[in-house]
Parts: sequence; C-alpha cells; structure tokens
Amino acid sequence: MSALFISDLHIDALSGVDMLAQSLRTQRDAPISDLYILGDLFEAWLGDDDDQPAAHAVAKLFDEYRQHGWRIHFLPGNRDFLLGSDYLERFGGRLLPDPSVIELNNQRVLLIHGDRECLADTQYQTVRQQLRNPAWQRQFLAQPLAARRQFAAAARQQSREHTSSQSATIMDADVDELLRLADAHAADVLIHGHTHRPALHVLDVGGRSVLRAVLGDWHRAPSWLRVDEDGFKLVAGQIELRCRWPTQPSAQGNRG
Ligand SMILES: [Mn+2]
Repeated sequence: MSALFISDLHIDALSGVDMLAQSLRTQRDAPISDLYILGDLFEAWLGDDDDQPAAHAVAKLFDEYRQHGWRIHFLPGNRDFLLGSDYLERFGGRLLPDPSVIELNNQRVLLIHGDRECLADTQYQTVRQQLRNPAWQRQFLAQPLAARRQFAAAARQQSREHTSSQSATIMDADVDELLRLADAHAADVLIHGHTHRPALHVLDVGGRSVLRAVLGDWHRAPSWLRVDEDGFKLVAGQIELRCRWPTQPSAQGNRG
C-alpha cells in the first residue's frame, strides 16, 4: 500500500480543481490507501460556511476517492487553518493537528505544514499567534461571510507585500527547529510543505539519519510525494526525485 502527500495547491478557482482531478486520476489505479493534504489546499478559507464554488467541487472530488477506498486526511496550512470538521465530513476527511506523527513502514513520520517553523520571519509569527487564537477565531467566524471576505482580501494583500520584501532565508523553515522537532518526536521522516521548495534532504539528528521531504506547490504544475515500503518518490513539475527509507528495519518486528 502507498500513501500520497500533497500540499500548497492554493485552490481559488475551478481551474485549480481541474488540475487536482487530472492529477488524482493518474494515481487512481495505484494501490493507494491514504491521501494526506498538508495544508494550503485552498488559497483562503473563511469558515466551513464558505460557499466558494471550488469548495463544493473539491468536496465532490474527494468524496469520489473516498468511495474508491482512499482515506483522506487534512492538516491545516496558514491559508486554510479555519477549515474544520463540518467541511471534512462532506467527504469523510480526518482532521490532523500540526504536528502529527503517523506510522508508515514501521517508521515514525512527522507531519507539519511548515509555517510555524519559519522562525526568522518574526512579523509573520506575531500575526500567526493572533490568527490561531481561539477567541479571535470565534469572533472572526461570527462575522457575516461578506465581512470575512473583505478582511481576507486585505490580509492577502498585506501578506503579498510582506513576502516580496523578505529575503529567501527568512521565508524558509528554520533547520535547527526541524532538527529539534524530529528529535522530540523521535521521527525517522519529516514531511512538510509551505516553503514551495520541493526537495528530499537527509538531516543528521544526533547521529541518526532523518529524511526531510519538502512538498512542492501547484502554481504551475501538480506536485506530490508517494511513499511505499520501497521508499519515496517526489514529483514537482519536471523534477522527479527518489530515495529509500533513511533506516531500513533489519528484520520485521524489530521496532516497538
Ligand atoms: Mn503555507
């Protein structure tokens, strides 16, 4: 069985749903058991009552794959952190907290979106604290949809201006923080998105090899990571990378 990981689709129109549908169709006959969406599925999410046409189309598409036998998991990103169980129920999706640890091939795989780890961007981290505050979220969700749309448009404009003024290093995840997380969760593999820098890195965590897989965005072409017992295959546009598990269990049942 394999698991499929995607993130950073930033869907805001039906054309984005078409790209997703076409990409999933190429995987339909593969022995996939689980689809993991690691955040920023949507460009913006204003609450589960958001009636954007793309939201309906995505729910319908995922429901088709649920009926096909896939389990679908969603870990929120910085654009769609308000996406909740009411929406996920429409296709039987499961909400995962950030961070989450899953087990694949008898190894521990740590899943995050990646925005919380961009520590050098202190301005963003301050905004993030406000946006993730439950009281702020309750107050925001209580506003009419039109008011929430207005707020989101202004916030996106600010974010664009901020992003274009920052250096590439500031916008990347802090590697020391990733090492700390991998160590704290005893992870063998770490998978994240957000930075739009698809790659497979090997980290040294206290003498242990930990694979860091970074998912690509869908701005120009689909990007996905497929994981099975043989290893990892990352596709992002023309890029295709493969690697094996960082530590191959020497015998079955050796771990835990
Ligand atoms: Mn993001």
